[in-house]
Amino acid sequence: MRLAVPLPLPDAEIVFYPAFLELSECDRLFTELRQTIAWRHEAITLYGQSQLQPRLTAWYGDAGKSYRYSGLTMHPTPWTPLLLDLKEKVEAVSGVRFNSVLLNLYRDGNDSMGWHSDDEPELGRNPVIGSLSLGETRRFRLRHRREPTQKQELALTSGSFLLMRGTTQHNWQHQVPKTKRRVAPRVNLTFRVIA
Ligand SMILES: O=C(O)CCC(=O)C(=O)O
Ligand SMILES: [Mn+2]
Repeated sequence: MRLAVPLPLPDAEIVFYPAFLELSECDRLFTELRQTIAWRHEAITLYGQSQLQPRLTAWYGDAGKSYRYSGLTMHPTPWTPLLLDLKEKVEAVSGVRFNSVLLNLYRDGNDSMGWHSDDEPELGRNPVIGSLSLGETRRFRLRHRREPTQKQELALTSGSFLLMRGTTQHNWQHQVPKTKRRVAPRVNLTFRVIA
């Protein structure tokens, strides 16, 4: 049922599950997350400048599992039953226990995520990142940090799951670019293990 597609990229360990969740439950999950998550519009500091992130975010997880990036510290909101249910589902194929999740809400095509690796120290040496998508399909681009010809692009459709592990974050960056197309909102959940 759950097709697993390993991406044949050098210096990375990435598996894509295009139909991880039942399509029939995705609309309900998307609506519930959009309405019940405590979404925030946070500022980060980039190159010494404070700026609002081009998306809404939320941080849920076990008590004490805070997350720091770009001058922003997010303290966890306790798990909801729905988030715990999704966590169990992704753990079943990931083989790890996640203790936190960063949620992103891309309201329209102007919302995006710039090039980065998920390599903050609290994610440990080889971060495992489990990324679940709901709602609008958005492009997800990957590029090798040192080999300019090495790149890959995926369409993250509703109900898909992307698992990144091993040395992926050492060697690759990823982004969700803006789009001029008129697009509906998208919710993304990246499950993480904070040390
Ligand atoms: O929205 C996505 O698919 C990517 C999210 C992401 O890279 C992150 O939260 O670190
Ligand atoms: Mn990321």
